[in-house]
Amino acid sequence: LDFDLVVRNGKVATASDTYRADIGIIDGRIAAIANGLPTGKRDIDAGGRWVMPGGVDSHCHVEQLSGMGLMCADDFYSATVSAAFGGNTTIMPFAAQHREDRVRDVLEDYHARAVEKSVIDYAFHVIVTNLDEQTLNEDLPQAIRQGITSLKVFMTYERMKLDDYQILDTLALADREGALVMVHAENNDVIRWLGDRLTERGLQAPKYHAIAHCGLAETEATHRVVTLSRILETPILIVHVSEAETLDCIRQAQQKGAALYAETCPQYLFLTAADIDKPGVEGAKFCCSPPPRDERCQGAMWQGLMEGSLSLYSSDHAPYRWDETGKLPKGEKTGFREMANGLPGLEVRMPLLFSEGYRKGRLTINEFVALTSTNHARTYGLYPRKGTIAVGSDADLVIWDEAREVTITNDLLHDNVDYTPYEGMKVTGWADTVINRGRVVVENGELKVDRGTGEFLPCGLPEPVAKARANREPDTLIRKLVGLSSGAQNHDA
Ligand code: DUC
Ligand code: ZN
Ligand code: ZN
Ligand code: ZN
Repeated sequence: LDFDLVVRNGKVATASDTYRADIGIIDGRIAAIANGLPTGKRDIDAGGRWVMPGGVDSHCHVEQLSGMGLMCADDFYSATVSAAFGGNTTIMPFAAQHREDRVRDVLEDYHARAVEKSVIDYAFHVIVTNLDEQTLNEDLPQAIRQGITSLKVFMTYERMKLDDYQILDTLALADREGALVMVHAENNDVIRWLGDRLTERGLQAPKYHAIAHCGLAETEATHRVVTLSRILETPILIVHVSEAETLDCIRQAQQKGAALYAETCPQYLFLTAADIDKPGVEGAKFCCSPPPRDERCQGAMWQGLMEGSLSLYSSDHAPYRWDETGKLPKGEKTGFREMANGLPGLEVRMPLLFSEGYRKGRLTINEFVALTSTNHARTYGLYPRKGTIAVGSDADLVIWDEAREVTITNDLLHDNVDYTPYEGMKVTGWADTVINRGRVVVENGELKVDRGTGEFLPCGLPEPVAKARANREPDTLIRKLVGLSSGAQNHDA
């Protein structure tokens, strides 16, 4: 075999195994894994460092308008560069439909922007805010066939939210067409009512954002949407879980056999409500929805990652700058309801979990790989092309320097945000060399590829959907009567 690239002397870790080997790459794919492979056109000596599947960050926002209509600070170039320096080889941002948009046009627009700027591979989820006939019957089925097989819905934000009836419509569509529904679960009326009362009383500081977006608003909405999904027996994924009681609810439903998956993010492991309570408007740097909670909730999120009730750890990178019209559209006078919701995190996601999860003994190296890469690829239908180190898989690798001590500062990061909520945190371990489809993307602290060299990844059937289909025999009465049973599809009455 004539290798284009050989990554030699690595300590290889996948979600299931750890072993020493060389990895031989031909045409962007892994062609051989063995010891003592012959020299390739190029050799990289991993020198006994970890060689892991490149990170797959399945939740981030790039060149997207927020729920409040603010454009985020990263485009597909800065976002993918930042992700790559953080050890990732794939990102999955959202293509967001606004109520007046056709999904078909939205996708065309995001594709056009991503293809010319991305430096690593990317796939899309679609955010659905308008379920008119065309969206339901034409655009979404077509998008799913074209490899966008995950749909995000919001239960809050006036401009985005769907009601329960519409969520059932979305679940039914996803069930029929083979897509996974992701949910932003917060009770809109609770947040609005609390927000109105706080505003009436002149309480405008950032910390009131966390009061309005209280933990039980998340728990209630989660319980409700999990119930909807159980009624139809259609899988669902709760994104950005932050509250301990929400996790209790998720765990209980999972124990009952619900096809229920859940994600958490760095802000719920490494930040707390005390950060939002910093003096003046400083707390806005930590404003996201749901907000960081208390230490008990942090502990619960760790527990969820360790036991597997939370199978995804994503950045939810939602970048807004401090200096312009991002976080504080009205400067110091900005009330908590006008502050942009979201935190940057693409580049620090993996180092934070490596340092605090693997190095502190909470997670094995294999669990670290699962949580940062493999589970994302499986959940969204990219496995085994992405998310593992195996012959035939894309050669997406990160060589990880586990001894490197880094104090996180904004200067170090490559996104287009002018602060980091993790400023001053000390971590041990950082991505060293990042390889995407055999292309060396990051090496010696430098970007080695041009813009526009990342590729769109069409997603296949999400694993949760495949599993639900396999486990669902026989169909329930409700599924039969509403036309969701596989039987009804095959031989229609
Ligand atoms: N939801 C997200 O997923 N990200 C940022 C803000 C939000 O509401
Ligand atoms: Zn959300
Ligand atoms: Zn519950
Ligand atoms: Zn998000």
